[in-house]
Order: sequence, then C-alpha cells, then structure tokens
Amino acid sequence: AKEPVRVLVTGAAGQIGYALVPMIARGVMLGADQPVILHMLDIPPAAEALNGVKMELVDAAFPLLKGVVATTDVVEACTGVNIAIMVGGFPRKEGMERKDVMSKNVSIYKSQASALEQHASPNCKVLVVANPANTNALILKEFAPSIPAQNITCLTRLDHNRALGQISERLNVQVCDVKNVIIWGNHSSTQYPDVNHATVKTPSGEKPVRELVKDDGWLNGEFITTVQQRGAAIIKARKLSSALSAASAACDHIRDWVLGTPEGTWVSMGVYSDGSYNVPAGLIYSFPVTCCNGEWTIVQGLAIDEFSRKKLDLTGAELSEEKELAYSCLS
Ligand code: NAX
Repeated sequence: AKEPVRVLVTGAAGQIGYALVPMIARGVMLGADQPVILHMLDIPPAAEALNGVKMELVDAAFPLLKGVVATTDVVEACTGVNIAIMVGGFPRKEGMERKDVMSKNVSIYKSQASALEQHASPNCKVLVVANPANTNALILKEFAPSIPAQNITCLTRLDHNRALGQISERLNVQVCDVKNVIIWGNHSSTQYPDVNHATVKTPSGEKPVRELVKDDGWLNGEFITTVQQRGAAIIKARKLSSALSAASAACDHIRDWVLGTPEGTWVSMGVYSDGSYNVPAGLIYSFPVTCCNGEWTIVQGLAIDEFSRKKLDLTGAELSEEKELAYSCLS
C-alpha cells in the first residue's frame, strides 16, 4: 500500500475549502489508490466551522482518508505537508482600496511562506488559489527562498476549463474532445484566453477550433470576454463566487502536475516566468505547460500573432504593476 500524502488546504472553512476537501479525500486529486492525510488551516474566528468540516469528513468515512488535522496554528498546519493548496486570504470588501487588500494578503503570504519553508516536506508543491493569486504566489516564492521556484504555482486552470466549456457549448461537442486552449497571464479580467492552437477531436481527426467555429468575430470578442468575466457572472447568479468549479480545477491542476499531462495535451498553470514568449521574467504568469515526473515545462515555439501579442503584453503589464504594489506594501 502507498504511504499517505499530506495535503494542506488553507482557508478550509470557506466555501472552496468545503467543496475541495471531500474531492481530495475521495482521490479526485491524487488518484483512487493514493491515501491522504488532510491538514486544514483557518483563522480563529472560523475555528468552530473548521471543526464542523472535520466532523463531516469523519462522518463521510472516506476509505482513502487516513487522518485529519484541523488547526488555526500555521506551523502545525504546514508540518510535513507534501502538497499545499493555499485558498485562505483576505477578500476585497466594498469600498476597500486595492492597496489595502494587497497589503493584507502580502502579510498573510509572507508569514505562510516562512512556515512552509521551515516545516513542509522539502519537495512540497504549492498551489495558490486565493486572490490576487499570481501575486500571492510571487510573495510566497520571495519569502520561501529555499523552496524551488518550480514548486510554486497559482491556479488559472479554472479559466482554462471555462474556455474549454465555452468551446464545447458553442460547437456542441464533448468537452473532453476539446484541448490545448491557453490562458495567458493574470487570473484577472486581463487574462487572455487563446484558442489559436486549440483543437477538437472529430471522427475525421483533430481539427483546429478556428476552422470549426468559423466565426473569428466571436472567438476574438465575446468568447474572450465571457471567459474573462465568468467569475462575475457566477457571483451574479449565485450571490456567491465560484466554488465547486474552483475546487475541481485545483484538483485538475495538482493531478496533472503530479501524474503528468496526456501526450499531446497541455494545460494552463501560473508559473514563475523565465522570459519565455517575451513575458517579463520574475512574474508568476499563466503559460501553457506540459507535466512529466512531477515537473512542469512551458510549451515552447507557439506562434503568437499581433492580436495575441498585445494581449500577452497587457496582462503582463498588469502583473508587473501588481508586483510593484505588493513590494510597496512590504516597506
Ligand atoms: P471564503 O471567504 O468562503 O473562504 C476563505 C477562507 O479563508 C475563510 O474561511 C477565511 O476564514 C480563511 N482565511 C482568511 N485568512 C486566512 C489566513 N490568514 N489563513 C488561513 N485561512 C484564512 O472564500 P472562497 O470563496 O472559498 O474563496 C477563497 C479564495 O479563492 C478567494 O481569495 C477567492 O478570491 C479565490 N478564488 C480564486 C480562483 C482562482 O481561479 N484562482 C477562483 C475562485 C475564487 O474566487
């Protein structure tokens, strides 16, 4: 039998946490043969609710779940974890300045970075979900210098999956037959959902999405804004932000990272930029990646047309600005 993997979920008493922990305990994230021990962290005002989630996990009698740590102590939460899903953060409230929200999250991610660096398993893989996801991940990276930059990522898989979903609805094809969309840049409304290399599996082979949709106006307009604005549309409909889809995307992100992407398929992940595609180095930026043996690699050599170039630059500029704002919160 396999040794259990320790998975940390911060913000575990929140709504994404509530959707995510049962998925992890069922093997959706790491596979149906992989036992897990869940570490759940939240803040003291949420301690009682967190304990309620622990009670429900016990009550669900998940065969793969070998233990549950529910705590408000960040050191206890981080100790020995192999995977860390960072969902906890400070939400933007009405009337709050961007800088104030950034400052709260910078201080949370700075201290959690140190706790992970000192207490997590040495090869711990980190996924930041909490917004501003890319910049929180960058702060975590900066303040955990002994964790390899390769191990620190942020979630843009939800945006990637939303793009697959929109194409599948438009063409009336199975979502599993659509692949290789790309989310470039920030997990924000400046992200660029790119279908220029995306394909659909058809009875007569793989066909480019552009050839099948036959409507560049839609692909360059409404499709992009729908994906960019999907989070807001969910809030409008549900009066709550995306939770089950975010939890599912977090599982997809970790599963593909650990177990590998299928041959010929790439996915989108927010990763530390090395300057590929002339994206500024030193940002956490969403790229197309393939994964093998627990490591991601940015897909190289994709053609970027003029339309795309502008959009890659725009979302990169926003991330550079966020980085500056985050650093200004440190001093
Ligand atoms: P909730 O407010 O329901 O839950 C957040 C939880 O984090 C709360 O229980 C809170 O007590 C806890 N928390 C706050 N500070 C903490 C700290 N310092 N340490 C540990 N826990 C802490 O929000 P939810 O809807 O679950 O969303 C969580 C985060 O995900 C938000 O930042 C949200 O903006 C972000 N999202 C990111 C997405 C992505 O694709 N990257 C999509 C969904 C989501 O909007």
